[in-house]
Amino acid sequence: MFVNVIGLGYIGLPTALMLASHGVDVIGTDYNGQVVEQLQKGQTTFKEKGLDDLFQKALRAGIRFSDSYQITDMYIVSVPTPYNPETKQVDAQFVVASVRKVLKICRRGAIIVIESTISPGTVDRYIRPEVKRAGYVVGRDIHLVHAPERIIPGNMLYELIHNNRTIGADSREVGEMVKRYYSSFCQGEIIVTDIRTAEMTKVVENTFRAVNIAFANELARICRHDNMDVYEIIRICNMHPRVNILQPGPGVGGHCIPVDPWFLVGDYPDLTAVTAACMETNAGQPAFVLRRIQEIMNQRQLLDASRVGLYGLTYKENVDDIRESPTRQLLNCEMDGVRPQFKVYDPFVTQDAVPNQYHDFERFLDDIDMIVIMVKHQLVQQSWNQLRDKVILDCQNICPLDGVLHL
Ligand code: SAJ
Repeated sequence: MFVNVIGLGYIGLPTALMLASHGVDVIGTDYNGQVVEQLQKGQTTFKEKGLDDLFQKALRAGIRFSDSYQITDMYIVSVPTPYNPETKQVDAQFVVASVRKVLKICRRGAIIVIESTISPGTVDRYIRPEVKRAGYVVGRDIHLVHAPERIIPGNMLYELIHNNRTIGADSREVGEMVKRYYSSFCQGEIIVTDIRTAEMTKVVENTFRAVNIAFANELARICRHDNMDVYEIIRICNMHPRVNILQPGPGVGGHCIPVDPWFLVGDYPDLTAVTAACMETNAGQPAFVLRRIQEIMNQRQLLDASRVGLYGLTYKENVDDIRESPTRQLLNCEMDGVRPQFKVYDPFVTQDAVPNQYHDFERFLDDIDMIVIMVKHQLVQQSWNQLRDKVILDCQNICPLDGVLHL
């Protein structure tokens, strides 16, 4: 069997490589010609532990890349699904555009698997009508499946193999067929269910995480208010057998946790008070950090905001992805009516992404008096000695030095 993976980003590329290196005939397609060109040249397009080795393995197994859609038995669509900032609903335009292109060239009997995260009802609302418009009958000519991904950036390849998965299909038979493809590399349990359940579970999983982080962030604010140690409190609470609170941080970034829960709020505005409040709490966390920086600057009589440095620009540790990153959110907040002119350094970000960004750690340290640890990259954990003369605000609770300040 022959698979065309559509969208070669953070999820599509590893999935295509995994399938190819486990014996499936794969062509990866992306509408971005530069991505395709780079992959054709034998170079990966982002950093991820183990990705380069897997890429070489897949190349040896015969994976190909193209900017055009292919005539195959199965399509895996893995393109972005942002949310509409006004309605908060899922913006399915990229998924719909991809499905339309598939329908133009595919044969009868083809299976279209949507891997992108979509809100419950998206297949019914946007995808089934496309199949009908193309003159096909769903379930007879074209089979629709939703197989959301659960892998975590930073540990993607391990999780691709070991995580449990969900496959939603209209018929058991098609679900089981798709399961066989994923079973080529996935050692976790693969549940076959219906499409709407698969849509809902994916969004609920990320909402659960967003709500839990929001609770931790709220606790951080309460503890700051009355000078309690939030980390010690969470650590002790988590020793209870049925309590598992996540960690407060400088904000919630990435393409999933700050996005997917809004799909539920957008679709069910009258039923999602808890989710909506949690999303607002997380979105307000960079402003909370900014107020904390201001407070410390006042206490330490640091007058020049341009001598404050933010360590970390990615949305989390040990990845090079800066989408929705808390540092970028913080740089967009205002301090006394103006945007802060903080210096920024991130060892994972080699391109210029924000103003006052450094690419050399020593020079960055020379130009600052206060450092704010925004991201717990492993590299910063090898550099504590170099930070001894700085005022340190550690938003990740990782710095072992004396006198470190926290959220
Ligand atoms: N964060 C905290 N406190 C924590 C954990 C995370 O503030 O205790 C922050 C991180 O620093 C980051 C943000 O949350 O800014 C999101 O990071 P993450 O590691 O929680 O999640 P993602 O976006 O990298 O991956 C999530 C995962 N979902 C769940 O854990 C439920 C992953 O399994 C999904 O595959 C992925 O979303 C996705 O693609 O949906």
